[in-house]
Amino acid sequence: MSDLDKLKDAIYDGDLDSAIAITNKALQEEIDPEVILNAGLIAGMNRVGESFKNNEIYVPEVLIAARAMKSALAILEPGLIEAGVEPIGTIVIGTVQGDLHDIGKNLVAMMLKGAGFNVVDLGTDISPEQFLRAAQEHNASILGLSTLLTTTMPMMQKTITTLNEKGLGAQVMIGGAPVTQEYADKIGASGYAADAATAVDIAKQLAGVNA
Ligand code: B1M
Repeated sequence: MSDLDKLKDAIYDGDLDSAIAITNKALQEEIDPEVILNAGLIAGMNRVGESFKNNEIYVPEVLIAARAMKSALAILEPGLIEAGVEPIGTIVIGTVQGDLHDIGKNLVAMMLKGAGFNVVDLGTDISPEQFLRAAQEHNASILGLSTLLTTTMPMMQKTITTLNEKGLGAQVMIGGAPVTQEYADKIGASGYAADAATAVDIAKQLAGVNA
């Protein structure tokens, strides 16, 4: 088994120590950081996404895998920056105003990072104006809105209205337990995802990348 296959497995298993050791070894062997990223880290996280979607693994396993991915990515980052590896696109993500739930949103953010997006996570209780400012500041192509409360679902609509009023071209993906495709259609969102793995697929579609 090649080192990159081992790295892929280490990410999938959430084996932090192995993920760090194999990433360092691969760099010492002068393997291109972009190859390590794609064949090791992203491939591992893609498998995590598939298994999560198929209910073969659950939230704790995803969080542990994401932690391994994050640590290995930090080692690769200088090399990737030097090589000018472009992220798929920039996504500004946050939980809408009035809502403090962030576990699902964090999971989505981690999976998007794992898939190669540049993710700007604004946190929770984010007003439409804060989303607007961040989208402009980071030149985001996609905005991700999360909510867990039925009472704050209208803030999704308000955020989309605010973006439209300012003529911002970014596409909006929404999600969270009470949100549905029907609601997304109703408020004019560009995409809806029921879970973190689907969020990656939808974001890739919105970014014009093959899922
Ligand atoms: Co809250 N809470 N909570 N809570 N809480 C719920 C959501 C609730 C369903 C519980 C219940 O009554 N059965 C209920 C909402 C009812 C409703 O409106 N329909 C509720 C309530 C009422 C409240 C308070 C109002 C309670 C109170 O104070 N009276 C209060 C609100 C505070 C506020 O936000 N202003 C409150 C507070 C809290 C805690 C702070 C204690 C805590 C949050 C901690 C935190 O997030 N840091 C909490 C928790 C933990 C929950 C439950 C138990 C778990 C939510 C969770 O993390 N799920 C929840 C009940 C439940 O769901 N069983 C509940 C796990 C997470 C991985 O799933 O977030 O659905 P989820 O994310 C999924 C998908 O939805 C999707 O992908 C994720 C991963 O697969 N997804 C997206 C999410 N965002 C996405 C964005 C996307 C795409 C997909 O694109 C951008």
